[in-house]
Amino acid sequence: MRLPPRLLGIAVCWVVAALAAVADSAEALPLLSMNATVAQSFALEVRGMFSHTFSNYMRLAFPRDELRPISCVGHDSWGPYALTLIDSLDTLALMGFQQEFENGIRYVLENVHFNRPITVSVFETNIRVVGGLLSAHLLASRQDLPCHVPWYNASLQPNLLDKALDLALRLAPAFDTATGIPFGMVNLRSGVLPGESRVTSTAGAGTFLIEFGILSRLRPEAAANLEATAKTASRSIFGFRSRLGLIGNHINVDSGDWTLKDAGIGAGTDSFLEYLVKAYILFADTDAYDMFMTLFESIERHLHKGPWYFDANVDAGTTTWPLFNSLQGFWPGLLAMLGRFDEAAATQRAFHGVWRQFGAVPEGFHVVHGSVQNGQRGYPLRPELMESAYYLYRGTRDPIYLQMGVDYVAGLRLLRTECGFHSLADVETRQKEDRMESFFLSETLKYLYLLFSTDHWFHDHQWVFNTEGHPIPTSYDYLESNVDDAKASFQWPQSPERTLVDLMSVADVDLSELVDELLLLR
Ligand code: DMJ
Repeated sequence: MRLPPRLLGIAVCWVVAALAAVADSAEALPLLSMNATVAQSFALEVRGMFSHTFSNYMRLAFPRDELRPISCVGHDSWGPYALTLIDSLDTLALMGFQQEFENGIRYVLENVHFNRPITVSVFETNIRVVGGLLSAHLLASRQDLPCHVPWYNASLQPNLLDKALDLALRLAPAFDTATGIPFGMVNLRSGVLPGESRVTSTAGAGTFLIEFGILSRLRPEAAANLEATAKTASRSIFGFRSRLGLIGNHINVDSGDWTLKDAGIGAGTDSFLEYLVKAYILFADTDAYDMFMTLFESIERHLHKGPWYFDANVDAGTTTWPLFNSLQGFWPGLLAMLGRFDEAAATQRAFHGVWRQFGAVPEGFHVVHGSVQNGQRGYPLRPELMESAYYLYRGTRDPIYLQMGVDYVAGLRLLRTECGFHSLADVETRQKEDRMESFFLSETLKYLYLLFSTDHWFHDHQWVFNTEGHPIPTSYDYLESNVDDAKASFQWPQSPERTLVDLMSVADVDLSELVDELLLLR
């Protein structure tokens, strides 16, 4: 095939940039192993980072939602409802801060009420608050876990489960639309207010299967419809997929029209895809799994380029944004859950190469230009790379993922302040931002801690994390699930026989395939 010189130039740039990034990440990672004592010392360091941050949040910001890590004062963000405390409860439990875990539960039971005239994000409230309360409830109730809270039991009125249920029922009016796809915002006392935007992101509308599913199973008398509500929303989004089987980024809740037609796996879409897989693992929801696999096929066909995943137009399938965006970082972890370790390893290595360049990841990195994308220069302490390193390590036990963890710790050390850890407004200029989102405590530090805590009791049980890093046990008798036993016995994929050398070689992308794909792009 002959290409016009201009197109050939573009294609060569694509190939060079994509391969350079892969090569960079391959070179950057030394072949190291890590003994258990060294891993443990990193776990302790991460625990120390958490304790520095959490204790200062409680001292200087609580009961406001978040601590500003540079000015060291509190502010409200997604609530107000003492968000950082609620989002941190299960991390306290897993890191062995038992007294703080119990104090936190007590505070929430006595002081956090949701019958308030505040308008909140349906998505953020669900993943951070409903998810946080559910996880804390399940951890505190389980007598077989070291974080069991003896005084906490189901007869407490109200307990954390009641609180989660109350909140979820206050979110439910948002789903009352022609498509079943929820509004993005809802008032906790009055429902959806007149004039509310009728456009929502795909992830914002389709990330409810876990929390609503658990509530329906644990409280069928009060929450029977919640699971069906979440399912209708997810099914409806799936039903609006394009002819190519792609789903867009933003959707109109009345018509189902895509208002932002970029299909991708990251920002705007990520956790919708994630919950389809996790609903299968948790509830044996084969319908969700089938939806995922249908979408996955189109993702593979139209978005997957070498180790990267580029956004594409839902109708044409052509690349619109040849970017890595930081929210894509969860994808290797999801692939690992599906047992697709080779693809997961290659993509994690490419993404990790971006971290190695900046000691953080920018919100957007232009893979073709090999540069930070303007307007997406910040790093708000996101957890996705740590999350994927955690899943990949648990699935392969390959020390390369511990080594990646060391790089994440090294990057975070540079962001430490007197009272917490600051975000970066620009990963290149290192301009600071006085913001520390609650996911830094609920996810970033938790995944890192669990990555390095190689013999933690947590690993003796099976869990599904909600998208905010809140672990939900998959024990079916506890969930009183009625799914059939065969499906319920889902086992996490493992590839213990895989060696570091194997994983190094899978990062070698097939050049001819990549060149062909890139030449066809435009
Ligand atoms: C978190 O709130 C969740 O992980 C969500 O799914 C995506 N964004 C943030 C972390 O980056």
